[in-house]
Amino acid sequence: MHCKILGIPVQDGAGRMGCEMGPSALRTAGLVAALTDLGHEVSDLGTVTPAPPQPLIHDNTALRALPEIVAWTTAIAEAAYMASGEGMPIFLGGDHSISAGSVSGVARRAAEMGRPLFVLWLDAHPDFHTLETTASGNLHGVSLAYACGQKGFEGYFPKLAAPVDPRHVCTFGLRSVDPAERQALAAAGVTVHDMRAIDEHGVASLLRTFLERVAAANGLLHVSLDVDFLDPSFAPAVGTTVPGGATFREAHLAMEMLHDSGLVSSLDVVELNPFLDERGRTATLLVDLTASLMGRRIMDRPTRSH
Ligand code: 4U7
Ligand code: MN
Ligand code: MN
Ligand code: MN
Repeated sequence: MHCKILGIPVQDGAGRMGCEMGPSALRTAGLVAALTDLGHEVSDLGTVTPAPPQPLIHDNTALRALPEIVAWTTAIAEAAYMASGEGMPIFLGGDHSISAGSVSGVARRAAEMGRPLFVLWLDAHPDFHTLETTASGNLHGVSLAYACGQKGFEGYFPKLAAPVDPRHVCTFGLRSVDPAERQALAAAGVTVHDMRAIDEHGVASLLRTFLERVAAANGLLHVSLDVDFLDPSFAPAVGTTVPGGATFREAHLAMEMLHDSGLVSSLDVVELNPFLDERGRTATLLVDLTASLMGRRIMDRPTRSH
């Protein structure tokens, strides 16, 4: 596989500074070597740079850094479109607002290829606010709603070439959902597997069912991994810690199953805040999870075929 790494040092979408150091920390933790050791060809395409921000006025006075995030989204969507279609783009955040661009860019490519795009959103939060409903105003909380073509982004964020069908989205690991998001997720038909569902049914059964849907539709699959999907006890480098997250093995199992499915076509690794890390342990963990997604395994085993 040809891995194409893009650094996207955005931090204005989060409530606190530090995510701009995410790409550097992931590179320092040995991402390129981990992928090369698995036999992949790796191209580090460097750092995405934003367009100049244009002034924007919105009724929601809580919104923070709207012109900056819109400018980033334009540049990221173009870079994601260019990097997709062949090989495996890996988008290194940066806060989760980068996925407004990465998902919309790969969705445009998938539509051109005549393939449906599915999205697996591994996160404590659904990031399904609109510009009207966000109370914090932090735009890392709106990226999935935007990419799914929810209302209220018109005239602010770039027009979507191909909105993702919300029924092709699976949010996984949720444990902090705001009332407006709860309602919007249900109305849009997003699949929600919250931590309660993972406790009851386990990662394997829930994920297998989703992957079977992707395979049956001949879909492409974008995976968006927010650090706060993981329990903060072993992944502390994130601004939005929520207790009760995925365990070390649950997270690795998800990555291992994603690899074996052969369905993943692009990946975001987002919300790493190296300023909050402990001797690089979260960055190292994210490199290990990425390696598992890209084929690192404990023991060889027969690959499932769809
Ligand atoms: B992340 C939140 F209120 N929903 O809107 C908000 F809980 O990318 C959190 O998933 C958003 O980390 C978290 O600010 C965004 C809050
Ligand atoms: Mn998120
Ligand atoms: Mn989150
Ligand atoms: Mn469908």
